[in-house]
Amino acid sequence: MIQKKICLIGAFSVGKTSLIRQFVESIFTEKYLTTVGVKIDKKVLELEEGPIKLMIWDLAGEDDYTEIRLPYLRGASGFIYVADGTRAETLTKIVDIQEHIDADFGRLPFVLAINKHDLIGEWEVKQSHIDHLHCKSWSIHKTSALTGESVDQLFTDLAQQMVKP
Ligand SMILES: Nc1nc2c(ncn2[C@@H]2O[C@H](COP(=O)(O)OP(=O)(O)OP(=O)(O)O)[C@@H](O)[C@H]2O)c(=O)[nH]1
Ligand SMILES: [Mg+2]
Repeated sequence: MIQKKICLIGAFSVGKTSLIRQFVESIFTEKYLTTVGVKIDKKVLELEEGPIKLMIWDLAGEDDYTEIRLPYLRGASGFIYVADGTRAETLTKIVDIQEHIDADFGRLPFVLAINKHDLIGEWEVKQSHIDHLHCKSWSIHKTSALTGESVDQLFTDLAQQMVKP
């Protein structure tokens, strides 16, 4: 079976661990336990092209590229960048981080989750910013680890990009 390593990257508390728990275990908890180091989960996805085993690396939150432990990213076939819709600066930071990773690792498939869509009333991220990224061909999903909204689509979108010939 095809195996692919993917990494979730984003600032503290944006919901990286919660998105993985929702995707792998269909669980959500309000309690915040910050990730220390790295945790790896696995899940098999059935795509039209056949099954694919995702090795999902959950990294500690990092605000800046310089803080990311680059050795953890080695061997990855794709990235899920995560921002928190209620904190606009988490999106600005992730755009900067994506540019650095692109430069250092070469262009690899990636998707962007703007998370906490269930809190839409508190969102700071402007639609104009999202539209701007759409124009640059970013694949963007407004997700909620709480309700599960667009969580499967997020991972499936990346998986499909990775198996595309
Ligand atoms: N309302 C809401 N809360 C969320 C959502 N996703 C995560 N949270 C909450 O946000 C907090 C942080 O979630 P985590 O998943 O631990 O965030 P993280 O990005 O893994 O954080 P670090 O490991 O510290 O980098 C927790 O209290 C979660 O319950 C969401 O979609 N909606
Ligand atoms: Mg975490």
